[in-house]
Amino acid sequence: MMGLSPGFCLKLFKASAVMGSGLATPRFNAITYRAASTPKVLETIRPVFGSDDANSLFKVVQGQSTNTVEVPPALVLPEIDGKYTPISKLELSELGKELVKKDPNLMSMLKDEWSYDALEIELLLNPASADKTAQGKAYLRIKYDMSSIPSPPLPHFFYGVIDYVSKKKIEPGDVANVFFDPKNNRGTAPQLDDFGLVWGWDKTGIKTSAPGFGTGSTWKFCGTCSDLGAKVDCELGVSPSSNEPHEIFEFRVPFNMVKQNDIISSYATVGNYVKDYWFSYPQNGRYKIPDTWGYLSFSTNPIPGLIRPFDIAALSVLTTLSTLALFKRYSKKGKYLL
Ligand SMILES: [Ca+2]
Ligand SMILES: [Ca+2]
Repeated sequence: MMGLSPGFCLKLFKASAVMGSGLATPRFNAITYRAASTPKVLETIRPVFGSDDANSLFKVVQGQSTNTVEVPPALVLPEIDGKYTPISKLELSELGKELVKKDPNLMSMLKDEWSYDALEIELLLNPASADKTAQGKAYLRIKYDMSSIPSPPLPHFFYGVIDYVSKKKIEPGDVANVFFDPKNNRGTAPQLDDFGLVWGWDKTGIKTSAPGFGTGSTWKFCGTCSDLGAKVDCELGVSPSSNEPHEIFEFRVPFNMVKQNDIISSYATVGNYVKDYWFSYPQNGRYKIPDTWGYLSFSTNPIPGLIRPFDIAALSVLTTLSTLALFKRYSKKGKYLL
């Protein structure tokens, strides 16, 4: 992705401010939000748009939930290229290798980097959008990779895609945003540990991206995503959700940046900052108010239904044993793993 000049940073920052002008409201009350929300975590079958031949079983978490969403571990390591990349071009994670070794049939189920091992969350129209008539379908899929093998050091990432299924044509101002509160200390304004990524097409239609950093009172968007070790990209392409080309936004962020607490908070949204409409999780989230973000934790178990219970139990034992063995080995050298 291109870098951003300081002048461009300023423009993007202003654009982002416009983006959020309808979303931040001093009337917001975190307690009201929690009390009013309805947690929904369910497994469902969702049809493929524009096709009637390939239903898939996805674990879906609807928006509006204040439940802690459990992010599953990755079996496949995504390539961040703005497309659904075929499995032939991808590598398995350590966990994926372990499970495929135990059950070679698993390999035939892995078609791309998002369809089988990532948790899906539907993004819903944020009621604070200026355009309240906006319609669309968008899905966030997330997962993480945290190998139990620390040496040689492997890059570990939090991965995600926003599959903007209904958006068949790129329009200036189409962008995706993800924000993280790694320490989960939330608040009514972005704190110093908070950060985010904005990427998409600016109001002249040029592809753009920038990271945002909490200042204690607002966001400062500047620099490049690669400065953080993050990567983002977006393209028009097909996905299992629709065989008509539509906008797809992919990202990855170093896992140790995202997770500085067992539970973190996060907010994701996709839409258009010129027209000011947003599909979000949580639906009522405000990008400048971490108190409104959803809670995420990190499961060591893959998505249920993909892996048999025996495999999960056996894997837990294997992981524990290998961790103990490594700890013992490292302890002898006077180093600490944890
Ligand atoms: Ca990809
Ligand atoms: Ca924070």
